[in-house]
Amino acid sequence: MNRAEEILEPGRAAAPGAIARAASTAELEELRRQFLGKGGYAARATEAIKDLEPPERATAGRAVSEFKELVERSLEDRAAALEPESGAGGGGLDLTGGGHGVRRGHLHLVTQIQRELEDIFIGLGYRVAEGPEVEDDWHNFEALNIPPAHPARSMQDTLYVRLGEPEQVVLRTHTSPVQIRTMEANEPPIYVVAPGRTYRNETLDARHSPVFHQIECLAVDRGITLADLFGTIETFVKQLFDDESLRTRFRSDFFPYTEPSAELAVSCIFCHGSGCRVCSQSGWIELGGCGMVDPNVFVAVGYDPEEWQGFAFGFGLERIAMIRYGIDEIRTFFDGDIRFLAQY
Ligand code: 2NM
Repeated sequence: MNRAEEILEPGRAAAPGAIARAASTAELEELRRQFLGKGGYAARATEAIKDLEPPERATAGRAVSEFKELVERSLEDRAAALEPESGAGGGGLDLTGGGHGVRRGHLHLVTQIQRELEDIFIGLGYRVAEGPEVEDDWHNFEALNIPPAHPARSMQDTLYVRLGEPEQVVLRTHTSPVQIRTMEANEPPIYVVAPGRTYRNETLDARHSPVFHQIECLAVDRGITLADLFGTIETFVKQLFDDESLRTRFRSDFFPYTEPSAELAVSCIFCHGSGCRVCSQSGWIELGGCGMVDPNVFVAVGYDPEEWQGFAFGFGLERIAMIRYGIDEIRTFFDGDIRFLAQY
């Protein structure tokens, strides 16, 4: 063994074990300096070569190279073992494992129905109108010919907003105030639908909810008659339920803002009139109400009732969804259970 090999010998003995025990990459760097750096085993052995007899220098040079390789290999192996994302057997980037998938959300069922109805009415030449959910007494009641003593105005039916002002402020009980605002701001002819959220002072149960959604349709023009109302509704429900064989039924009813007024039903979309669970064996499904706009409403918005006539109708969006999908609890629309909502 020459002088260079004598210098290397303790390093060669210690390096593999010391490197294998290193606990961090910082420790590995320290060991690299010890074995290969300035003043380290390799550097001192190289320094010693020049003092050797020429025949011994080649052997000594090879020994230094082999020592350097031994240290480098040990450092690499340990670094790979310390690094969790790389190296033999350790995790790594495995492209064969497949992805997590992306869970996409979708619109709430009521929003889907609302947009579908808007599309049908847009196809019939109507425009979509929106308005505030917090309304004043005039737009929600007075202009709609609903007198001060009407039961709809009682605290039992309407949610009042207390502002400490003499003016009465309510959460709108229907979307009709949007029609009033549209008429106040525009001259006829008017063809609009008003969809949106509405509020009633109801206790939540299977069929009632203090918040629900409506869509109301209003047409005002010269010479509009009940035939236009019937024809529009018939066209609309056939499109809505995608069924040309559906029949519509109008039975006399009363609303303060229409005269005459009617309740509106369609032949049962499931049994077509023979009687089933959904229509309670009646063959008919009630959808909403309709009528010819009362002259008092036209006077309230500044239209001349001798010149302009109109029809209006409205119904609940949840009710349409419940009929179409056989849902029997209105609560399920509002309690936010994703297992229910994700089905639609
Ligand atoms: C309904 C039924 C009947 C209606 C009336 C009006 C307005 F503003 F023109 F007077 N808007 N909506 C109306 C008429 C709504 O929903 C069951």
